[in-house]
Amino acid sequence: MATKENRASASRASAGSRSSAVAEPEVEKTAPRKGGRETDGGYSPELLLGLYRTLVKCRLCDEKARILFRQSKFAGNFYSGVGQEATEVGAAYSLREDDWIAPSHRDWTANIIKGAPLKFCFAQLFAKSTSPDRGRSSPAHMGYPPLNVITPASTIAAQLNIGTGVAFGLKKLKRDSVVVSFFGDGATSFGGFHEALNFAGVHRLPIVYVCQNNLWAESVPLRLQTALKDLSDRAKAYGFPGVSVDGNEVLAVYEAATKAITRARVGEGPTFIECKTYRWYGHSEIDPAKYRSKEEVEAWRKKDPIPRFEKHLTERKVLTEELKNEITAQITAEINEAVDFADQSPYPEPEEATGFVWSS
Ligand SMILES: Cc1ncc(C[n+]2csc(CCOP(=O)(O)OP(=O)(O)O)c2C)c(N)n1
Ligand SMILES: [Mg+2]
Repeated sequence: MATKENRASASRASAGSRSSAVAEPEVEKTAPRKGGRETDGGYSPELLLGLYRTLVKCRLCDEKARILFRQSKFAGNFYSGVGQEATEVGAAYSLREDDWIAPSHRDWTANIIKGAPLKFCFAQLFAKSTSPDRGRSSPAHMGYPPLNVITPASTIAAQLNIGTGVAFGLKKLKRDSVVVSFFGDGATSFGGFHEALNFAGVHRLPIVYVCQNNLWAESVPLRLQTALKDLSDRAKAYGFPGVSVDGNEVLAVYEAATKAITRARVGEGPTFIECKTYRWYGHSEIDPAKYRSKEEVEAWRKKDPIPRFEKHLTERKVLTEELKNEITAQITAEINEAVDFADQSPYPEPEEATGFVWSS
């Protein structure tokens, strides 16, 4: 795993530092983002393994966060994305450092995919002074300014408006960066969703809307949300393409996303990608999700994106059992180190409660 650590900024972020939380970027690549198609039409082993490592990293970090919540290591709440990793990774993996992500409450791992160091991700959950926002926001509402990950707003769909505004700014500044905005099926019923997509269509903005259709908005099923079968049909109303893909198939999402990102980058405007997926656990860690049947959950667990991808990689002789174990061990060690860092970091001092709120 390629890891680039900026030691100077590591000391900046160390316990008790009072300098800006965002002045010096610290970037950790989860994998080299190189690689593409080989002449046989398949993806290169480098790219496949990079995607695989990132999937596993997201899964292990998310499961660890759930355990830590149960151990009362942090308060507030946590919105697990376990089961949805292929959507997150497939959509965000090929983004450049100067590209943007506008995540929702369920996308804590978007920071990880973009390359935020794990120690900051766990420090964020613990609301410690070493977290990117110095313990200011709700634990799972994490952004990472050095890598253009926007802090999610609590209001459903609000990240769509903010992300669309950023895309408008990028276009005005004639930059070739793009925005990927994540949101759920429930968000598509909000007024702000329609306003954002309409605006993006009119101005042909460089943004990719990635809908994680997990069939539920808290306890509201999709059938009470919309009469549509495919949420990507909504894009027609705004004059840009919409596509629906298997959100548990990382290469299907990756392929749709890279196409949409390229389209956005060259000035051809937005794309809507609906990823059909499922969250394994409750809406949050305090939701036992009794509104879903056991059969439904079991059926989706069988579509777990990770073993599906492992099968593909094993058949292509890219992954062996030994390599798989090695990757898991490496990531587990990295997580343990990050959790120790978060644990040992201090809470912000009471007297700085009003600092770093309006500007950093
Ligand atoms: C305006 C508003 N209403 C209600 C909530 C509470 N809430 C947070 S997330 C959520 C469900 C969102 O569902 P969806 O968009 O499908 O995303 P998912 O949670 O499934 O990822 C609700 C009701 C909120 N944050 N904002
Ligand atoms: Mg949902």
